[in-house]
Amino acid sequence: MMFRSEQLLPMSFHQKKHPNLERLLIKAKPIQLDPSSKVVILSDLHMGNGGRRDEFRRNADLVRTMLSGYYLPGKYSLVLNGDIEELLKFPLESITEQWGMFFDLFLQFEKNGFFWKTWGNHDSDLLEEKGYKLAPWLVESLKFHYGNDTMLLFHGHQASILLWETYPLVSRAIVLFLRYVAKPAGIRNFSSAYNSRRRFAIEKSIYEFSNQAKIVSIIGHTHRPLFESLSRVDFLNFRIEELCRAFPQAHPEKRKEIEEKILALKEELDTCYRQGKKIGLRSGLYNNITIPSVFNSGCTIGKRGITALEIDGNKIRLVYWFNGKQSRKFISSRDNRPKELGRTGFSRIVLNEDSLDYVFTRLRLLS
Ligand SMILES: [Mn+2]
Repeated sequence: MMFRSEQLLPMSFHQKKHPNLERLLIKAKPIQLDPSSKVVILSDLHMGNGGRRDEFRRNADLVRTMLSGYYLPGKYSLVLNGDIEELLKFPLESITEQWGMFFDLFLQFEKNGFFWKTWGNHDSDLLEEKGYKLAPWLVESLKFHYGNDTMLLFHGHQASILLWETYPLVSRAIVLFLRYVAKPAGIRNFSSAYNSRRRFAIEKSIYEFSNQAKIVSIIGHTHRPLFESLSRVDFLNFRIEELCRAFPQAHPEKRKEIEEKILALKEELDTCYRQGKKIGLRSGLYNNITIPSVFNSGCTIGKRGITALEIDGNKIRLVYWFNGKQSRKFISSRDNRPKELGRTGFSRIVLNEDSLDYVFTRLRLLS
């Protein structure tokens, strides 16, 4: 039995540890999910003006196709979880001029249930914009009630210790700096959350908060997909461990199959390491058991594709959408093959899937 010193302190102490996140949980717009609810969550589109510096441009077709050809007819509701417009680099007018038709597409999701949009650190200025079309759907956080359990959706920058990410006034000064000083001088990604030490710190404090509050947090911001608090590298490690354990007890016929699976997963893991991908939220803090309390939808500006989170009744999934030509990476994985959407050339593959009841059971038992 292990005691943590915090357990001896009064409740008010806990609440002060992450005051920003406590506030988000209290003020979040509540939404009741039912067993038939379907929701797709995207974040970090970083829409620009359609020019060379617009990071959304290369995946715009893919985003339009998957939303209008898959999620809309599939009766999904839509949540855009922050950093949708890239206001640190472009004025809203130029973004609207280039991508305004997407705003209409987003709004169509209301007929499937709901459409909501949270703000991130790159688009918090939307609050000040007059005549912004999606203003009535803009909130800071949402809470999904699933039975007696709660999923809190917010962008994630609120957990940052950096002033310019947390306070709008500071960020406004940065906007001016970026538009008129950094841009001409060629400085890029000045305020990005991509630095791996910084994003780990953000994820970590959201992880601690979620475990204390016994909720699931669904974020974006760091551009790194997380499923049940695990990065892809962690997941692959766990899965390989699991299969190795199963191998000795397996029927000889089954062993060949397990062996192939292990080899395929190991190959993917080696690729991850070669690309310099880091481990997720595993640490010694909780005896190395990872509590499945943080999910991150990743981003839609990936070079090879887009990640998204789906809630489908009692299931939660991390999916990857990509241009069909680049499917080599997933050929080896037998149980989840990519499926092309009609003849669009774009494919979707399920990277992870779990039951929400199982996620919340583990959260309650382990935290
Ligand atoms: Mn962000």
